[in-house]
Amino acid sequence: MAIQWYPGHMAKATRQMKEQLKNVDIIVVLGDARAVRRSIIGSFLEVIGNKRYCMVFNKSDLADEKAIEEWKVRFKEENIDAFFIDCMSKKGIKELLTHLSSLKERFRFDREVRVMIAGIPNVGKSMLINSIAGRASAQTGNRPGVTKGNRWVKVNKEFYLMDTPGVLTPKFDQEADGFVLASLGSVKDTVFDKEELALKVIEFMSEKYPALLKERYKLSELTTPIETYEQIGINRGFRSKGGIVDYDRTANIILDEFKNGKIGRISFDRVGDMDNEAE
Ligand SMILES: Nc1nc2c(ncn2[C@@H]2O[C@H](COP(=O)(O)OP(=O)(O)OP(=O)(O)O)[C@@H](O)[C@H]2O)c(=O)[nH]1
Ligand SMILES: [Mg+2]
Repeated sequence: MAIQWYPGHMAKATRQMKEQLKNVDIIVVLGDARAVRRSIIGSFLEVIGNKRYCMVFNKSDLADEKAIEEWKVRFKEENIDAFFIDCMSKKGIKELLTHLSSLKERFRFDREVRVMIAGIPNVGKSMLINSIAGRASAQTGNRPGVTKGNRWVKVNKEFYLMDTPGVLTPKFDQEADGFVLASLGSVKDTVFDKEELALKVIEFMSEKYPALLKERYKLSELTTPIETYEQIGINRGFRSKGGIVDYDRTANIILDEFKNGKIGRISFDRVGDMDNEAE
């Protein structure tokens, strides 16, 4: 099953972002720290065109710390402006603002700087705006598709930030990209099969973070993903009438806990993977 989610409103939102570029000085492309490569989708590069931009990765409280450090080194080596932030504890936001202010000085803006915040659904665009503004001016929610249209928010004397709806791409470059973004909560959950996605999550965790998976679900050993799936249901006591495992409920719990970092801090994209692919 390939996951695709590109409803009409995303095509419209992408078009409207392009139309707004004339009113924008800088674009902040907001990605997910757990998927540094896959959360910056091609559509944004298309939107950005020749505009100044910087990459910001949110939810770094949920990402593998080692992976974050590796990415920081890589970005530095390549002279790319990239920031890792966490809107829950507001970590990294001050550094980001200092950077944006420095651009203001460098490019001699004699008025407020207008920054467009663009990114995939549910990555925390509206929450970032609220964190900077220090008030709940943009609507947020832990599901994709909360923000419906572009909206300017005056956050302080220096900046106007534009909240935009989350957008994806008409077609993911690789099937795995759809699974990754869906498991992070950026795809509407009615467009994929939850059991299949839960099995993909178990497969990924068994391979990359087996200790976290075992610990969370009290598993003494890991066998096949399907057996692990069943064992998680049993260990959690999710039974339907007649005593069989309630697979639906089990899948929901696994996906929910994974997405919200309850199983542990994980990262899908590693610097090393990219180097291997390039070889
Ligand atoms: N753990 C963690 N959760 C976060 C962080 N930032 C945002 N969230 C969660 O992500 C959810 C989505 O945040 P929003 O700001 O609504 O996301 P958005 O990018 O505006 O989403 P759309 O408008 O649907 O595209 C929030 O409800 C929080 O639960 C973060 O830094 N860490
Ligand atoms: Mg939003």
